[in-house]
Amino acid sequence: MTKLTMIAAAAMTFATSAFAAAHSELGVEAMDQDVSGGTVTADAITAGANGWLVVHRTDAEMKPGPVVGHAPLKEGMNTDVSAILTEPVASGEMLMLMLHAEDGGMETGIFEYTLGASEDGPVRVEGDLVMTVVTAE
Ligand SMILES: [Cu+2]
Repeated sequence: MTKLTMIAAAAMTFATSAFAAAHSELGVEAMDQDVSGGTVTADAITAGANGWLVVHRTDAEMKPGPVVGHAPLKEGMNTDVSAILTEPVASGEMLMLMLHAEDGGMETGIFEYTLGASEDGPVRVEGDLVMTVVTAE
């Protein structure tokens, strides 16, 4: 191994551990809220890279359903992130606010995910989705 590749390897190890540290803090925080104004808001979202807040319909089974909104996220801490709902959400209905990546699609900055697609798909931490569920008031 040359000196240069050793430095590269060391840098990569550092990057990986920094990424792992950032990753463990990923999260979505949101409260039950009135969405009759046509938007839903997350109080805080920590993203490991630029990506998307994706709003899924869900129910008591807590499975992500159809997408009814999205909003761009920057790497790091995002506060007060609002997504415009693409259809009405009635009082009592549940929404899942999920962290998605900006990966695997054809274009950067264009939201290309549809349910089940890999383009701009969900971020997973040790296999788990990064999300929270709220109920429309
Ligand atoms: Cu999702």
